[in-house]
Amino acid sequence: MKVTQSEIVISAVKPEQYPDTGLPEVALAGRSNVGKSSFINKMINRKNLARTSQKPGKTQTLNFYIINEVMYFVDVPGYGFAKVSKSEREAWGRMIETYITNRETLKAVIQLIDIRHDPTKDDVAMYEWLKHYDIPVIIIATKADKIPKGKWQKHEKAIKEKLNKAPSDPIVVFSSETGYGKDKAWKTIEEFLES
Ligand SMILES: Nc1nc2c(ncn2[C@@H]2O[C@H](COP(=O)(O)OP(=O)(O)OP(=O)(O)O)[C@@H](O)[C@H]2O)c(=O)[nH]1
Ligand SMILES: [Mg+2]
Repeated sequence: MKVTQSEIVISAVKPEQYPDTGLPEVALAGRSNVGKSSFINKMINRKNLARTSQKPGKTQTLNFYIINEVMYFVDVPGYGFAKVSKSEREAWGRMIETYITNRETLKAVIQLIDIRHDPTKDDVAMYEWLKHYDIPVIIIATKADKIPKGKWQKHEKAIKEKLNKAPSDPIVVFSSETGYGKDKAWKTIEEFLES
C-alpha cells in the first residue's frame, strides 16, 4: 500500500469509543519497547505520529490510526513491563482482551518479536492466547538492523520454533530503523485485509 493519508482518530479505553466505520483493522501486540509504535510510523512514512519512547510503557490506550481511509492500525500498550502497577496491568489486560476477542473488524494481529532474542515467556503466552481465539497472527521479527544479516535466518528459525508458529501465520524480518521488510509487511497485511 502506498500510504498518502494517515491520522489518529481516537485513543480509546472502551468499546463505545472504537470507530464505527466498519473498516478492517490490524492491531499491534508485543512486549513494551519492542517497537510497535515505531513499526506503525515506518509503515505509514511518519516520524512520530504514533508516539515512541526509549522508555517502555509509552502507549497506554488503544490508538486507532486511519490509513488512506481504507483501514486502521490499532496501537496497543505493550506487555511485560514490570514498572506498571498490578492494578494498572490488570486494567490494560481487560481492555486489550475485550478489544481482541470482540472486535469483528479485526483481521489480524501483528505480533512483534525482537529478532535478537528468543521469544520471552510473555511472547509465547500472547501467541498461544491469540491462537486460542483463532486470530490470524503476522509475526514481525523486528530490530533486524541490530544483528548482522548473516544471523537473521538462524534467529527467524528460533522464533518459529519457540512460538510453535502455525504454518498459516506469516513471519517477516523487519527494521523500523532502515525500513527493511516494509514492502513484504504491507503485502502480507493487505492479504489479510481482504479476508
Ligand atoms: N535499532 C532499532 N531501534 C528500534 C526499532 N524499532 C524500535 N526501535 C527503538 O525502540 C524503542 C521503543 O520503540 P517504540 O516504538 O516506542 O516501542 P513500543 O513497542 O511502541 O513500546 P510501548 O509503547 O512502551 O509498548 C525506541 O527507542 C525506538 O527507536 C528498530 O527496528 N531498530
Ligand atoms: Mg508504543
